[in-house]
Amino acid sequence: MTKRVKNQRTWFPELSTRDEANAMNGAELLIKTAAAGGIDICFTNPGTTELPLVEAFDKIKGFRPVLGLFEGCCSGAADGYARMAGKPAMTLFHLGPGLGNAIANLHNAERAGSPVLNIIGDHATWHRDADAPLTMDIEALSKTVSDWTRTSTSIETLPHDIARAMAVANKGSIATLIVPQDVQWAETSQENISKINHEPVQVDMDFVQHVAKHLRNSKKAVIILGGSALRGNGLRAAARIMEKTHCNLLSETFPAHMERGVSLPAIDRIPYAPSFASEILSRYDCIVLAGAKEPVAFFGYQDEPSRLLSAEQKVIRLSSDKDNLQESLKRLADFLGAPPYAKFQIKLSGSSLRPHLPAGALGPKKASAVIAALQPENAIVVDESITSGAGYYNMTATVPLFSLLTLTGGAIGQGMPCAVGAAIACPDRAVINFQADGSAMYTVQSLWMQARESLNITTLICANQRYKILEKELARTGNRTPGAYTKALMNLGNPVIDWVSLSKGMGVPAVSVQTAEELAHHLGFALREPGPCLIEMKL
Ligand SMILES: Cc1ncc(C[n+]2csc(CCOP(=O)(O)OP(=O)(O)O)c2C)c(N)n1
Ligand SMILES: [Mg+2]
Repeated sequence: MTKRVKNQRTWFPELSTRDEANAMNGAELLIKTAAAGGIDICFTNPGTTELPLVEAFDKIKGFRPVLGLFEGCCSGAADGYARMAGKPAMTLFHLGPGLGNAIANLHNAERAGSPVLNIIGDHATWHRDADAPLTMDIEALSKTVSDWTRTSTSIETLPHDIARAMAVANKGSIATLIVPQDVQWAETSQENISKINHEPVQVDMDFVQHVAKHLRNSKKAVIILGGSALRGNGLRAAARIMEKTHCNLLSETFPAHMERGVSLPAIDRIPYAPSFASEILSRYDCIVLAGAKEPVAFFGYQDEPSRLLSAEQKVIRLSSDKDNLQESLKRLADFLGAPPYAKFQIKLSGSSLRPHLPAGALGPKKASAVIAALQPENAIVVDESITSGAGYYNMTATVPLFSLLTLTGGAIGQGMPCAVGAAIACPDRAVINFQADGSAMYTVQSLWMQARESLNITTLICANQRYKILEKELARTGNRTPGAYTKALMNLGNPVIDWVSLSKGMGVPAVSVQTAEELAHHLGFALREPGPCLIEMKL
């Protein structure tokens, strides 16, 4: 048989002298390296250029590929998974168009500090010059959301590139590795699998002492908590610091994963509205950022400042590393000589107390109260309720312990797929997705994933049939009467979205409710039964 070679590509390899036990291709090497580094799940929507990787899933044990019917569902699921599992998931997308579809939720993941390993298939290196229809500048796209981007152009560099990508992802960042199809096909051997070591960065005691000095010397200080500082250990350490120094505690406005409930200190979130936020922040002369960014206005409004802090306020950062945030807070508490948490726990939080179940026609407040009244201990609440859940947070300070996941990057369409990832990461916990209707329509295919993977998710749709937040934002800008187009562009009621049919059509049982009693009845049932369910709340 003749061998046809073009640009070093072997179409028909010569009779193999390969060591069968040891041989594999680039795709298998990639999946094996990821598995060896602790990744065991991949959210994917593959195409032709990813088929060697798809086949590799069948050869490598212990790796679970999950199909999403839109890439934004996969990236949102990877974010939800990372927030709950505390480790990266892999995603696998089809060239630039696939990555493009994933970007909004990769942006949310990046803002959440979620680690994600993106693998993007590309045309074979020798096919790029042909400018075939799917050809795009994938690196340029990737750089908008990734902390690290590389194209692996040969099988020789692939092992190192994967190892590097994993090291970046393990540090809580987004790493994107683009792998052309010929590199996936190329032969290599098991010996090339790299070991990935993840060494946490040690706490910098200079930082800690510097912060302690400012906390002691300030008139009134606040610690703004974000990232892992909002998890139990971080909150407990922060409460000790508060007890010792009389500083206050605030949470960033949109936490990626906050643990909340009866046994933890209840802290306020910085309000979304900039006027309220700056009024609250103006009370402090010293602001310590513990895993949070400096607070700024969500949008620029005419005649209002972008920054919520003034130049006179001292701003200091506790740690530059996401990894050791909780430990940094603990060391700070110890250094200050703060009492142990157990001593004043009772004072900080009483016994479990929930709102009473309301009655009558449903509105946003009653819907929030029913959820807070019924959510089980250890629930994961994915909150993309936008305007409808405005009252929910304040109702949950003393409910049984739960995890709250919010929209970190403002790119809507995050809630449903985030719930998918969270449910896969924590199969023993009930997931409640408190979900605005307009936002839900961006990634509604997530319901199909929920049914296919039998996930324990109850989706509560806030069916107000409009983009209510845009109406509110418009009202802020003055008393102008909205014109016909303006009204139409915020109205989802024509035609009305039939949530029950949509959900059933993707395999998720669904019901529609109009009263608080009906909601309580169906939510109670949904939480007792395994598997997904959707409740449309007519608000
Ligand atoms: C990806 C993306 N597209 C568009 C927007 C602009 N936007 C912000 S909120 C919103 C509407 C939200 O409506 P809904 O989810 O129904 O919540 P409601 O305001 O009704 O509570 C839109 C279109 C956005 N933030 N992100
Ligand atoms: Mg709406």
